[in-house]
Amino acid sequence: MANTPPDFDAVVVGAGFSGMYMLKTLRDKLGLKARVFEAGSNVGGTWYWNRYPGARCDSDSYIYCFTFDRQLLQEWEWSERYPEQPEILRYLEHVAARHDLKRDIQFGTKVTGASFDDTTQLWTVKTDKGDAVTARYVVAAVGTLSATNVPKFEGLESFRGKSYHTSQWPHEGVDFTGKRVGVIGTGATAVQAIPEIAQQAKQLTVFQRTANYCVPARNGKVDPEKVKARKADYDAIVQRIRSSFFGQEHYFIPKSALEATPEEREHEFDRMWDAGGFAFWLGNYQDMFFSAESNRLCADYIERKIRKSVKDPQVAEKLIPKGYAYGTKRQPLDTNYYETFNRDNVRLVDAEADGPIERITPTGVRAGGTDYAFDILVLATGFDAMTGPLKALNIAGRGGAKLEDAWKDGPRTYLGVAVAGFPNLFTITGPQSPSVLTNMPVSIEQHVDWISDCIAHLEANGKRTIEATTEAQDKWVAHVNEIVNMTLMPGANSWYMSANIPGKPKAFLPYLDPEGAGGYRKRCDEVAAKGYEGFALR
Ligand code: NA7
Repeated sequence: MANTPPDFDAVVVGAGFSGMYMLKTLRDKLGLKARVFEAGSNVGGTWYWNRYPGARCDSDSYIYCFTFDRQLLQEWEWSERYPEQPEILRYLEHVAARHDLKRDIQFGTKVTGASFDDTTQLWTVKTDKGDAVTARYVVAAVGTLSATNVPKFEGLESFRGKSYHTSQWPHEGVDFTGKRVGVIGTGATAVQAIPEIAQQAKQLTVFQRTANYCVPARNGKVDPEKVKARKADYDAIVQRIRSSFFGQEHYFIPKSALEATPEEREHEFDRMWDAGGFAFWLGNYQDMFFSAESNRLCADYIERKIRKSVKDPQVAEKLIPKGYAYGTKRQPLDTNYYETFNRDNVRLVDAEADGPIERITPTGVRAGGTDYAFDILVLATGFDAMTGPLKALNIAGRGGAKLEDAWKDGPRTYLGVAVAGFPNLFTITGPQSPSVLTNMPVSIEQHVDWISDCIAHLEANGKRTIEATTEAQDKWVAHVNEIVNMTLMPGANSWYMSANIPGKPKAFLPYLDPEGAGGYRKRCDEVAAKGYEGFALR
């Protein structure tokens, strides 16, 4: 029994950025037999599902891509600073074709369970298409923002118009022309979608629960000379983003905002604001995430910008965030978001000022005692972030222990890549790794490289399993929480803190290394160099 050969060396769940590169590495570098299961009908992950109007990447395109294929870095031409969803999907399809990935991907197949057999030391992975395959390794490449959050609004099913969640957008698109549209949510997704929908709809009503601090994306064509210079410098760029704090070319100003003179500060704020993108968020004064006083200076600056952009002072007041520190919720990047509220066909319903959503009715939404009628309802209500997609896999580890039970009080991992009691299971950009705090492809490639090196090590040393020890995991969990508790992050009702899903145990989901993602990379490499310290290899 113990010697029954498995169907596959490895099963990978998901064919987005992470699953694609994992497959490439397992198959073409390690020579292993791998099978990818993917629920969608094509590669792309996030970029396959999120097809709402205005969907685009918030990281600069020249670093939002694979770096393992240096030739492709030279060949591929992005059309804009932040490519739109269709273009990223085209890119990923191109990568799949170029590396012949699809022959090992089973599309339209959802994994419904994965269980570890203590006797055979193999995983059995089951799917909704009736597969039950065995494998030595399981790699969850399920993404971090892929478990859709549809809030349990009373009466949602009674709505007689059309309703769509942004992450399950129809492939044929939605025509808003002449329609009365309601959008629920004002997160990064809604901030991209609202200006686009407003241009088409007869009338647009936005339901805001929490106002966000938005900064301008400043999208556009990139100067061809800059593109050329970057291509000539790619090796150094790759080095820089890998060792950087956030997997981006943004660096903190190495002083406190409080040390700067008001003039100097204003000059720096203007510089970051004019640069657009994540510069203001990730390249600000170094104490911005730690000192409430410094943070307030950033927040005040954005408040002034909002008041300048929005003509109606009452609407501006509603759009000004209150009650949490700047940057502690995911930074939305906007293109005419605030200006959209100056349009005659757009209105804002704020939970605090106008009353919260009470229920969905057959004709629309009731909020604060008022009925709003719609033809189309758009739910831009986000995701059960990071732990949601992993729990959905119904994973049972050693002794049949369920991942869901192991994580009932929040995620418990070692390095965000492994879980005690779940041998040979790896989570790419899993909870308690830097992941969503970084430019995702950089963190994805780091995890994939680390996992494939780990598997190569096991193979070379005749080891059948690797498993995080409970001691190492306990230490890691304590460390993750200790660091975040030094910052202002726990003060916000953010999805980072698991606060967006009712009943979800409060826990910080990613990991903020004191030396950033570059520091985390070093930690992981050191663990490997010490013979996988904190893991038991058998
Ligand atoms: P987010 O950032 O979670 O935003 C979801 C929005 O929906 C946010 O404004 C929520 O308000 C709102 N929301 C969620 N549930 C409700 C209920 N029950 N009632 C009213 N409003 C609600 O998701 P996105 O899709 O925008 O962005 C996710 C990530 O994708 C983004 O961070 C990028 O990394 C890409 P809240 O702020 O929780 O009060």
